[in-house]
Formats: sequence, C-alpha cells, structure tokens
Amino acid sequence: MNAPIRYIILVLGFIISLHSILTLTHAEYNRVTSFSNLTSKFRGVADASNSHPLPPPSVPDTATSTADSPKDEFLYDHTYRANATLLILARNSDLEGTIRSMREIEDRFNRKYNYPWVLLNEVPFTSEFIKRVSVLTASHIEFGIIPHDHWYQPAWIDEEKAKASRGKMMADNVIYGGSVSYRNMCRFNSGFFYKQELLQKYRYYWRVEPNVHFHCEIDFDPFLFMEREKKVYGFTITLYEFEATIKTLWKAVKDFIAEHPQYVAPENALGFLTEDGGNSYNLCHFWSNFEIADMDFWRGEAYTAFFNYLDSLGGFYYERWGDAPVHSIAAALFAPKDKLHFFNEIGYEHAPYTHCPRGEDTWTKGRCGCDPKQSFDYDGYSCMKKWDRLAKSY
Ligand SMILES: Nc1nc2c(ncn2[C@@H]2O[C@H](COP(=O)(O)OP(=O)(O)OP(=O)(O)O)[C@@H](O)[C@H]2O)c(=O)[nH]1
Ligand SMILES: *[C@@H]1O[C@H](CO)[C@@H](O)[C@H](O)[C@H]1NC(C)=O
Ligand SMILES: *[C@@H]1O[C@H](CO)[C@@H](O)[C@H](O)[C@H]1NC(C)=O
Ligand SMILES: [Mg+2]
Repeated sequence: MNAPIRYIILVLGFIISLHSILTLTHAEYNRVTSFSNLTSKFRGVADASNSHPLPPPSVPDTATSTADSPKDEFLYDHTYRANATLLILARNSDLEGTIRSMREIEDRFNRKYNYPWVLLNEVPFTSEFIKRVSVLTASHIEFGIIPHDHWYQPAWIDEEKAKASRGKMMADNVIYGGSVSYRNMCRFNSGFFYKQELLQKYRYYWRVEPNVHFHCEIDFDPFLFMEREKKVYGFTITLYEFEATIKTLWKAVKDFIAEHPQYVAPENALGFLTEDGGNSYNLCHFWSNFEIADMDFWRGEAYTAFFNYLDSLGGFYYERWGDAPVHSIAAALFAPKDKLHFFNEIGYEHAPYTHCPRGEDTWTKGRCGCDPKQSFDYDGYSCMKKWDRLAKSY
C-alpha cells in the first residue's frame, strides 16, 4: 500500500469513529444529521410525527393519464401517510381468498407503508376469520358490521317485480342475474360503504377483493399521489358492461342530468362513456373490484343526489345495476377528467383479467410477476382505447 492511500484510510477511519462517538454521546448531533432530518428538508415537511401532513406544494403536473411512475420524491416516502385505508368487503366464507389478497398487498406494498385496514361484512366476522386475517398485517385493522338498511333490499322495492326480473335474467343466462345478495352488494358498494362508521375518519380508500393479485412491487404511495394531485378516482382495468344488467341506467343518467345540469363538471370525461355525444352509453366503465378513490367525492352533493335518484328508481333490484358503471359514470361526469387516474404501475389481476404494467422500465422496476403480453389493456373487450382517446385530448 502506498503512502497517500494509507493516509486517506487513516483520515476516513478517524472521521467515522468521531461520527460514531458523537452519535452515541450527543443526542443533538444525532438529531441534526439523522437521515430523516436531512431528507425531510428536501420534502419541506416539518414534522415527521404527523401522519397526515398537508401535502407539500404541488409539483409540475403529472396529471396526464398516461403518466408513468410518479416522479415526485415525496411519493416514495414511507413515513408520511395519507388519510386513507385499505378496504375489503367479504363474507366469512371468503376467508382463504381474503388472506391471499391481503398477503399479496402487504408483501408488495403495505408492509412498507402501513396503511390501516377495514373489513366489512353484513354479518359479524367469526373469531376464526378475525384471527386469521389480523395476523397478516402489522397495521391497525378493524372489522365492521354493515347496518341492516345499508345492505338488504328495501321494503319499498316491489318484490314481485324484482323477482320477475331475476327470473328473466336467469333464463337469459345473465351472470348473477338470479342473485339478490349480489344486488345487495352492488347497491352497498354504490351508495353506502363510504357511510360506514369505521370509514368516517378516512378520505381515500383502496378497495381490495378476495382472490385478487398484485403482480408488482408498489414502491410509491398511491394514496399520497391521490391526495397530492387531488385525484378523485384511480383504476387499473376498464371494460364493457353487460348491457342486460343496466338496460335503463343511461336513461336515468340523462334524466338526472337534465334535472341537475349544475353537477356536470366542465372538462368532464363524457367522451369516455359515449360515441354519440351522450345520446347512448358505450358501456365502458372502470372495473371497480380495484378502486383507489376519494370518499369525499361520493359523500359530496352531486354523487349523493345522483345515488339517491338511481336508488329511488329501484334499478339495483329491478335490473342489476353494478357499482362499477354507477361509480364510473359519476366520476366521469361530475369530476373533471384530469381527476381520474390510470395506475399503470400497479400490476393487478381479478380473474379473468390482468393489467400488467406497460413499458419495459416500469415492469422491470416493479419486479412484476405478470406477463405484459397477457395484459388486458388492448384486448378487444377492454375500454383502454377509449380512455386513450380521451386522455389525448388534455
Ligand atoms: N359480506 C358480503 N360480501 C359479499 C357478498 N357478496 C359479495 N361480496 C363481496 O363483494 C365483492 C364482490 O363480490 P364478487 O363475488 O367478487 O363479485 P364480482 O367481482 O362481480 O364477481 P366474481 O369475483 O367474478 O365472482 C367481494 O369483495 C365479495 O367478497 C355478500 O353477500 N356478503
Ligand atoms: C433537524 O435539524 C434541526 C437543525 O438543523 C433541528 O433544529 C431539528 O430539531 C431537527 N429535527 C428533527 C426532526 O430531528
Ligand atoms: C380524513 O378525512 C376525513 C374525511 O374527509 C375527515 O373527516 C378527517 O378529519 C380527516 N382526518 C385527518 C387527520 O385529516
Ligand atoms: Mg370479485
């Protein structure tokens, strides 16, 4: 070893030991140089103990739908949490599927970010269910029972008429056409989940279903992204609805809008829903088994009036209106289109469809387990091309 190198090593060694001694002996020195102290300066966040900080000043607009991984450093932080929760609606019989979904999202995202969980059911979860899922997360987890009137078919629904419709749909082989519980679920997800007591303290939710898959590492915080960009609705998969389940839904939408034109947002996403300027619905909707969205939008005046109007028509029971078209139509019409967001980075599967991130880089960085060639995005049944058409226009 020659002399200069030996000298450098000596000096380095001295600096390192001095740092260690200071770190051990001086709390103040520690505080000033600690990693979190240095990094927090970059983000302009003063108080690391606050789990719901105000979002820092907005960054250059990443709002375009095709934007890839959010570039903003803040979104990669693991200390600051948005006002948000992970949410699962499940039956006790969904236990194994619920465990699989929670395992994947914990492994790929939440063990790093520690968002709380809320699980809902119209009957109490069994102690076995609670024990088996609670063990999966280090985060706060709560179990709620859905109030009777948020779930079951209301007494004012004409059961004879509803029954006839179920019979007809069964005869026509409409999926879940004969099921009342499926209709309860769709109505609940359309207009009630965000009224649940356990959810009042949260603004954003990430809807998770039993037996879904998260194929990629999620190394940014989608909730902070929503909060910071003031997004209303985030999705990964979009497709066509079965027309037989929503025969009169679009007419209801048009009637509602004629009555309440003030709720329609300027710069809305109507172009995603129609090929003829709004006369008819093209059946495109966001697949709501994955949603990252703002409950305050559902709680707001426009959506409240919209849901109450749809509910009053009884279409959740006389037809089989799904929460996916109901949410999608509302988000597309009552929010500006740049408040809707396609989460390309989130590899997601709900059988039979998978969204696998586009872009070699995003896929590699995400260490994705899905095959991009199998991605549903440009399948003939996907509505992504309608989304792209809309996205190009802003
Ligand atoms: N508590 C409760 N949850 C339900 C009920 N029916 C459905 N769910 C939940 O509601 C969500 C949607 O139901 P799914 O059966 O997955 O409906 P889907 O996604 O349209 O159809 P598939 O997944 O293809 O069967 C899931 O989280 C289910 O666990 C029910 O009767 N009670
Ligand atoms: C960060 O360093 C400053 C001094 O630059 C100090 O006043 C402050 O208390 C430190 N904050 C934390 C969170 O340690
Ligand atoms: C979170 O959001 C809910 C709904 O908007 C709100 O009531 C609550 O006060 C918020 N909590 C915090 C800590 O900001
Ligand atoms: Mg499902």
